[in-house]
Amino acid sequence: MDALIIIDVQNDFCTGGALAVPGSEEVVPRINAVSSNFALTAATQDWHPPGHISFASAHGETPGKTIGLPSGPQMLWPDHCVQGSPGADFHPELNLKPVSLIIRKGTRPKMDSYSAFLENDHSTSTGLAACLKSLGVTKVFLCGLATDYCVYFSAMDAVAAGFETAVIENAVRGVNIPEGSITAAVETMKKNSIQFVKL
Ligand code: VGL
Ligand code: ZN
Repeated sequence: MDALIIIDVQNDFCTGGALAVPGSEEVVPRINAVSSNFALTAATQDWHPPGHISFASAHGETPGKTIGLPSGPQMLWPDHCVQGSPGADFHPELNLKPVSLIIRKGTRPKMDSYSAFLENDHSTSTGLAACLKSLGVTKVFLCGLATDYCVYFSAMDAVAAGFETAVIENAVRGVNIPEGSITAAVETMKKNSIQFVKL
């Protein structure tokens, strides 16, 4: 059984948002065109408390800097996707009708979570893998934002959790910070038997 997982198609990652991903809106009509065709469609929301550890402002730093945390290196971002804020809402044109499961991540004040499956310590589960397995899902198709962060880590964790995994290449966009990170992420995903498909 196939599932579509729509990653972080939220206002703060779109034009005018706090952490705008170039070309982000272009994924919305692509996703809307296919999201009713899956046995299960899930969506994620980056959902940070105010003062989250991934926010540069919480450390008196500028976005783009990397700091060391117990869970590993942490890139610092502008304040984004604060729980309950308009920036954390789904893009207004994303069709949510086919979405039956919404996973919110990055909710712990002191840990970030790029992946839909595991938080950034690579061991704390969001519950998504068990949920998909209990529903009979064997293959996941990933789309959304951002290719080099949340899509990348979700895809790698999906493979590790035993799902056949595909990225819908015409329905993802990346931040490309640092420069070259989209290319590097795509290469690594391909090396890890993640398929790239156009839908
Ligand atoms: C993301 C940076 C910070 C993402 C989330 O959705 O890819 N990127 N938080
Ligand atoms: Zn975030």
